[in-house]
Amino acid sequence: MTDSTGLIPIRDALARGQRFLLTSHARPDGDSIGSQVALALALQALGKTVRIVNRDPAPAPYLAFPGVELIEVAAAVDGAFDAAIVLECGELSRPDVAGLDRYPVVNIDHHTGNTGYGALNWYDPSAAACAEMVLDLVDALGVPLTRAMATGLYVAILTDTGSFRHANITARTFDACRRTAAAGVDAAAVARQVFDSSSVGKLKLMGALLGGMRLEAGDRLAVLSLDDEMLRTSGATRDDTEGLVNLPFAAREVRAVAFFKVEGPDEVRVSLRSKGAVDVRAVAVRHGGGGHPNAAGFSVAGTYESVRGRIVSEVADAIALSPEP
Ligand SMILES: [Mn+2]
Repeated sequence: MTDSTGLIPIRDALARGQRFLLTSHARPDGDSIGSQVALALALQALGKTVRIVNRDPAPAPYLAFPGVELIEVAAAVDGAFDAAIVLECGELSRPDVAGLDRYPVVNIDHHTGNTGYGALNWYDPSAAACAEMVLDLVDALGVPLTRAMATGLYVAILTDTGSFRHANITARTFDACRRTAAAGVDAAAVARQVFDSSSVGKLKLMGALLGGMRLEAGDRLAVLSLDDEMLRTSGATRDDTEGLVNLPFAAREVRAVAFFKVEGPDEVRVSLRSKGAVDVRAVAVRHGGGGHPNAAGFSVAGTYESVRGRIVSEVADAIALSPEP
């Protein structure tokens, strides 16, 4: 089911306006980067002035894709814009960019629990990636899909579906991918660039992470932990940790993964992933985070040792609550 009730007013506002600010969530992922770039290029094709401002830079593998160079990194925005278009954000605090509330906000998102913070809101949790919505918007604006726009959309869908593994994939997802291929996207080259373009340091980090992996809940929950010392020893960077949360899913028994990244003496970032009906979003929401049923995250105050037990038991409960596949 596609919910497009919010689309038409947004199309009209974008067709009318001339100067737009685009943003998305801090610590951007493939969907936030790809969706922003695709929409920015489409608006430019209509002769609009566009700036993309994000709190954090794009992860290194994405810098190779067209349009990503348009992204500016800043903690605040000012200047004259007809609207601030916020993509991929359940709440207006997610971009962590000051000044957005000075503009009419256009909210385009697919996260369950979106708070409807915009002057215009289009919220469609049936979309596997925000990029599926952006494609509908590009079509509604009457902009021909270029290869550069399509590359952004494909990067977004490829990554936001966990390489076509998550439970949110529909026929619409493949329709969108078909459109991107028809526009000239080389799917194999994109996948190599996103997943297989990192360093030997990342490979060594994978070994260290899996070497320290603990299995809980009868091997159904894999627990990974990372600190700066492991990065240093393996010669990896923080960027290299992207996607490693999915490694334990190679085993059939593993139904959920909890990945603890020590961010400082009193802060731990927790990434949760799951297969099928195991809802890890509910755990993340309880800790002030968010995401999707199969992919969610949050930050928690404390040391790894102090927070680990409680979170592991909550994820184990989420596994116990869902039927065995
Ligand atoms: Mn997304």
